[in-house]
Amino acid sequence: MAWKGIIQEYRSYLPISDKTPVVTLNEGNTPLIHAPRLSELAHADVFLKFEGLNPTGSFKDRGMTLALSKAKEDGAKIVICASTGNTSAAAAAYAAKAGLRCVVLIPEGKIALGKLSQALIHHAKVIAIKGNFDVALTIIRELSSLESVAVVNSINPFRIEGQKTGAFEVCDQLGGKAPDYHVIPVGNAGNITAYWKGYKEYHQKGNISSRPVMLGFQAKGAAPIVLGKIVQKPETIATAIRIGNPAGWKTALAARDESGGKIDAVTDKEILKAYKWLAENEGIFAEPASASGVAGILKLARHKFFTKKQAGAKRSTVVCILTGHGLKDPDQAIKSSKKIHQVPANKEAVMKAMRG
Ligand code: AN7
Repeated sequence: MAWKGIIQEYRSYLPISDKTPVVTLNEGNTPLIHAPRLSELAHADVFLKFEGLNPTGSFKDRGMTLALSKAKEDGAKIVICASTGNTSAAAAAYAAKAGLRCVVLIPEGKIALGKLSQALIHHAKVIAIKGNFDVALTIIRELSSLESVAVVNSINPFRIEGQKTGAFEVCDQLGGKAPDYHVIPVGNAGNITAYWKGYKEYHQKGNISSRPVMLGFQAKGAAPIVLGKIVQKPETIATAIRIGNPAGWKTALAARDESGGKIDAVTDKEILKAYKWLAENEGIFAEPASASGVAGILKLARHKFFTKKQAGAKRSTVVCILTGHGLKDPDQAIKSSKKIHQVPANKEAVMKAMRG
């Protein structure tokens, strides 16, 4: 049977009734790709769940299908959100599909080009403020009680409900098993919250016999959870996770502590290195924020975190969520790469450049 999106696939796990109009772009069912080179470095079996292959190019589609379906069911006319980019792209696309208006509030100059182009082409009203994501989210919270308005940030519980299906898919794809470790970037901390909820529910239902250890990674300049305090001026090249006061802070801590995991920080340098490494060695182009998880694996691998002490012991299974597609941020890709070789238009010049 053809895949019809996460609501159809996981209906019995979701707050959906026969009356709910299902707004979908057939999101989900993203591949879990084995990463042999990363596995070798980590001394583990590492799988990459490429969420960049969702309809709008990020994991946000899982939550947005549910948020827009419920907004429509509840009679909302306008959906609003604050965003570092991907939420706005997904909200705009699903609002277009639902036939609802969409207003997105973004930090001026700090969202990647691809994401901005998505919000615009899907005809959202794009409002840029001279302030960061945290300020934008504060304003959105203040507007949440307006008539006919639905907030579709992850403070909307339906977003978390939709995103938890990522955990179900991981377990299904591993043949009815949870991974030993789940690695994930942390920004507003909705996704780590959602995955942990998903694993717990699958475990309670008896679909899996264990739950993973949750390993979250923030960017060093935007690492409030690691520091244990709000970061007033978060800074990182990974603009998607440039967040200083995450809405999901408490639930991220619960995911960490209940699973015996950790939330750590990686530097921009480590993120960029992992971003390029992934593209060059595993053939996967993920956006910088997504590479923070890979940077985290590489950092832990340097400390032999995944390495088994007993000789011959079975390797751990590690799943890393690549949250967004690299094409979201073409500027960063070009900035991070080798130059283009400009040569005259003849065979000799091209051959010379090929060898050089
Ligand atoms: C690619 O779009 O917050 O910890 O406004 O775009 O659930 O916030 C994006 C976040 C990781 C962090 N990777 O997830 C937004 C926004 C990518 C992202 C995150 C985001 P959360």
